[in-house]
Amino acid sequence: MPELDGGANGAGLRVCIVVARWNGFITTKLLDGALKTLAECGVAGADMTTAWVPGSFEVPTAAHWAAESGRYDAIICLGAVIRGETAHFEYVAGGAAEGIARVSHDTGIPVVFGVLTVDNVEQAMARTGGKDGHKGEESARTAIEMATLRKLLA
Ligand code: INI
Repeated sequence: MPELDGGANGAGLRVCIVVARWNGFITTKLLDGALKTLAECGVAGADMTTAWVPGSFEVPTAAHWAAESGRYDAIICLGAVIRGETAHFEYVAGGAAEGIARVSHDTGIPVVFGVLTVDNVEQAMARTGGKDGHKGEESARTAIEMATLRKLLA
């Protein structure tokens, strides 16, 4: 019985990272982790593009532009929406999540949801190299696995 697994070899893959400037003390950690993991998995520096946007709400739009360009095998979306610091948490977090899912479904390109949606700064820190892992690193591994699986299934 055939069984496919995208694995963790990123050699030759072209990846765009869309990252929100809002809560930059967290999103720069997400970005650092994603870039480090992509490099460890064999993605060439010249094949990694970082695109900054103002906030998580803008992430899906830039991801859509990147997907439509045809230049990338995967797109990683990074942001941090912290409930304690915004009255419109649901709108920003929901808009980012729905928009990112829509871009991926509409274009067929893997668009990874690396936007933290947390209650407070402590939870954000725990997910950027603390006790709950690293969402940036995890997002990079997901991008490589999905981009490779897409090629295997094409
Ligand atoms: N954007 C974030 O990425 N995280 C937040 O926590 C946040 N808060 O707190 O509001 C946030 N707001 C900005 C939003 O993403 C848009 O940039 C803005 O609404 C303009 O469209």
